[in-house]
Amino acid sequence: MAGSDRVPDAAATLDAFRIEIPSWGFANTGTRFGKFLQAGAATSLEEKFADASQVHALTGVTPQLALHVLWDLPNGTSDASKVKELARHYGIQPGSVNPNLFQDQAYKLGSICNPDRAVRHMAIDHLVESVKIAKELDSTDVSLWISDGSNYPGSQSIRNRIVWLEEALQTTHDELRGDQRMLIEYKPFEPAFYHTDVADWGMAAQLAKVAGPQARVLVDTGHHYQSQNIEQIVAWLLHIQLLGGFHFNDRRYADDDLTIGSIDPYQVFRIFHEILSEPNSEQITKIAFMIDQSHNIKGKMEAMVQTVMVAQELFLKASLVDRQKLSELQRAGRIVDAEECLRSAFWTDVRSMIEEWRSKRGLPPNPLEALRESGYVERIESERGQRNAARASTYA
Ligand code: PSV
Ligand code: MN
Repeated sequence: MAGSDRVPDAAATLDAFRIEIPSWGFANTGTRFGKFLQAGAATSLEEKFADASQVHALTGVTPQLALHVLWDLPNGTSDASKVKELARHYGIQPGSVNPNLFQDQAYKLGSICNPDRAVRHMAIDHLVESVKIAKELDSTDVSLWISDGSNYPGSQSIRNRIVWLEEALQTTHDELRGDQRMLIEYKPFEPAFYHTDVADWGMAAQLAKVAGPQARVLVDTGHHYQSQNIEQIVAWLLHIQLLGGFHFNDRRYADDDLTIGSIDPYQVFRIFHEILSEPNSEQITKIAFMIDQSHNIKGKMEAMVQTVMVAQELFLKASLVDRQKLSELQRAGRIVDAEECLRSAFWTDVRSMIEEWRSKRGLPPNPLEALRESGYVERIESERGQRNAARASTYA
């Protein structure tokens, strides 16, 4: 095993690891072709908080729940007190606040990039309202996915839209409290298929710079073209001090939102390795690790617990890389040894270390098994089942 002297740090590594879970991960979802509704899916905010608190009780590392404004606070700031009450009751803090710039009929040609000034202002108002919600909830991060784009060459002015983007992000940034951040998430395509206004990390980084000092880039691991080197992007964002956080999921073809590490666990490991190679530990602690998933086939609760467990495993594996040895090998040009140094940490089976860590903290050694034994899924299926069968909506 690479640097077995590093194993004693495992507990500290795991103590420091937290991952935010998304409210929409507990709700019914699907593809544009159809949805397979789940009897136990959450359809109210209270159910999402209840599910999140169960995941936290089992894993001990998910104290925060990401909220999507339109789905979770349809009445904007006036819903904030209800959220705070649920947060208190379930012992789960509201996490990132996610404005919704993609569902209103008015956004057919875009939201903050819409050629119609009135629509742009409507979208900016929603962003400003989202910052107010975040302030009310004491949430640090307002996380923006700007879905704007166009489907046909010539149908929109890419240049005008850059200016509108800058204006909207600056206005939103101005509303932030001193300790709050704005995260800008990029995505190459979908829902637009010719151009997307914030298509890659370079555009997101440039916009973050223009927006203001509290803006950062959010890397959704599913938002890259095939075979793109995501850890290199992470290294660059760390270098320019603009890495704000992650939406973790895995992909095989496009933005598939599969379970993290289910297709390429080595890539997630390499991303964590780049993060842990950052010499400024303060920068590392500010990176928001978040899950972005909403499974159509897997059971919602099982999928969330499994994802959290996989993320912990890959993070711990990356912490085992003997970075000092690695850098010596790199300097000496010992290519195979350097690669083996990385690989041996990846191939270390860390599950018993995590089980021990959990046991010492009064957590079930295997959260997935504990979930099954708890009867929680059966209970919510029977409580929510009938009502859910009657529903056909997506993100209810
Ligand atoms: C868009 O694909 C995205 O990754 C954004 O983060 C949205 O908020 C989320 O998915 C919705 O599921
Ligand atoms: Mn995302």
